[in-house]
This record gives sequence, structure tokens and C-alpha cells, in this order.
Amino acid sequence: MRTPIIAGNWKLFKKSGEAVELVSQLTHLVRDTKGVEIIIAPVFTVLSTVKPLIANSNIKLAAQNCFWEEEGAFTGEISPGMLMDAGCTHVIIGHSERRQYFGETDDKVNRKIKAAISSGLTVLFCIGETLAEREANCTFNVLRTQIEQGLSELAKSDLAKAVIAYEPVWAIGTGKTATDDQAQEAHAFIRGVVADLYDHTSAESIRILYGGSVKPENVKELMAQPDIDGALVGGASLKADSFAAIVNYLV
Ligand code: G2H
Repeated sequence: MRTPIIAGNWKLFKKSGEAVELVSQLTHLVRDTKGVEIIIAPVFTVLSTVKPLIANSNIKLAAQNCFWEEEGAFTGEISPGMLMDAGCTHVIIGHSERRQYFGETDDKVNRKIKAAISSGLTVLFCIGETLAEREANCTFNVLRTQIEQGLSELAKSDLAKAVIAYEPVWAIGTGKTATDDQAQEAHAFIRGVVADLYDHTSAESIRILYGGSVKPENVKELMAQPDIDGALVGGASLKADSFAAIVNYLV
């Protein structure tokens, strides 16, 4: 009943020519895919280039970040309304790379989530523990805090526009994937926190994606876990054949 999502986070890769090539191949490879929501998140500068290429496809467009103000003297920022204007339906918020390199705190993440949802975007809200936090047995405390603060002041009705992405920081771009059991355990915990904060129905409805070195070889086992509803894919989304193989994990 929860439609799976496979989302490609292109990070800081792909200028317009490369983006056109990738998307042209991808639309072809996934044109018959049904029952999976497919999302790509290119860099800001190619959103408008990519948009017409996916206009008649089953691929949706996301940005990788946004600011919380709609307009004003905020040099270098992009607002949720501007992303909608560029054709985005989704935005990634709170990716660990933003938290690690750009000073994004739970409070900033929360402001961005609220602004994005009230503008009509669906948010892919990223959480996850570092290796040090896992080794110190703090994983669940860290996840609970990130969820409580990230979703602070969001009404139950807003949750329809929220997707959670669990990305253990130690598994990002490292080639190390959480085991299926580790991922399932974290996802079940996250669903439990949503039930505590809202209710059982909201927890059962919200989609929770796994991210961190997802590739064609491991997607099937991850997706077989009862609380894993999709994947946020970095490196393997940069090639059409590997991303399509992940999207088509059931084929
Ligand atoms: C985690 C993931 C995508 P990768 O950052 O968000 O990247 O699949 O390269 O680990």
C-alpha cells in the first residue's frame, strides 16, 4: 500500500550536456516501469534543462536543497516557490553532506521542511547517524532527536508531503551498506517514532527510504525488508543503466 520510491541524488555532478544524455537514456530504460515512483535530483542549474525531457515520462523532479524564505535579500539562496516554478515536485532536505559541510542544524532543517511543504513541495527528509554515534550506541537517540526536531510543528496532514530517508553516514559513498537487518531495525524504529509523535496510521503511511551505497546488487534485499519503502541513490544514479536497474529491482 506504500508505493515505493527510487530517488537519484546527483549531488554535485552533471552539467547540462551530461544531464541531457543521462535523462534521455533513463526515460527510455524506465518507460515501462509501473508501481514505483521515480525521482531525480539534479543540480539547480540543470533543473530547467531536464524538466522538458521528463515532461511526458514517469520521472519526477527534485532539488537537492532550498532556503526557508520565499524571497528577499538572501544572496545565493533558492526558495521553495522558485523550485516549484522550475518544475520540481520534490526537494531533498537535511542530507548529511549539508549537515556536515554547510552547517545545517536540526533547526534549519525544520525551517526548510516547513517552508517547502507549505509551498507544495514533497520533502525527502534525510536523517542518519555517524559511525562514532553508532559505535557509541547512540543511533536511536540521534535518530529520535533528528525526527522530533526536523518534524517539529508539522501537522499530521503535512506528513502526506513528507518522506523520510534513513542514510547512515558511515554508509554514504563508502561502498559500505548497512546490512539488511541493520537497515530494517533502523526503519522500524523510525516508524515507531512517527507513531509516537503522530499516530499509528501516519506511521504506517509514511514512506521511509534507505540511502547509502545502494546499487543494483543490493537493492532487492533491501527492498524486501518490511519497513524499507525505497532508496535514495547517489553514485549509482549517475549512470542510466545502474539507476534503471535499481528502479527496475522487481524485474
Ligand atoms: C547517500 C547516497 C545518496 P551514495 O548520500 O543520498 O549516496 O549512494 O553514493 O552512498
